[in-house]
Amino acid sequence: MQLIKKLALATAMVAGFSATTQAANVEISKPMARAVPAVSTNSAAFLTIDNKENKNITLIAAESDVAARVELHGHKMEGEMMRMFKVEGGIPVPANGQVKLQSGGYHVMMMGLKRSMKAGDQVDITLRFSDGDTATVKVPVMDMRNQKKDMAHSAMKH
Ligand SMILES: [Cu+2]
Repeated sequence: MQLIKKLALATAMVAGFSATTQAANVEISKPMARAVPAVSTNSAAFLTIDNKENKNITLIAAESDVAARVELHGHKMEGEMMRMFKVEGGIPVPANGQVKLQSGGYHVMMMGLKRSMKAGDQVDITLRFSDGDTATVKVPVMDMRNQKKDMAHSAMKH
């Protein structure tokens, strides 16, 4: 079963389609980045991480050449206000568990964009994990304005 899955993945990659990216111990799926107006200097990316290992790992950093600075961020409520904060110490992914980076929660923050990010574009983001694993994900840029949960985030200052 595992072999079949790997073969299918390899075929998909040859075809230039990478809905799923697999490092040694993690599987990345549902990547997407927010399309922003050309004047915007910041954007955010979201994805799902599955930990295939029997031990906890931590997403410690994200990198991309699309922005001057890339940080791992989260959101929290402060009174009535939803605020972003820089995640210190990384985002934990429990053993055999899953973490979703999604609008209104954890996200990869791209600050100081070096080029525009419009729907249909693609950006490369490299994820670094505490076990030394890295995964480079091709992240499609999408118009996320219609996503309800996105309202809180887009209304916030970055
Ligand atoms: Cu952020």
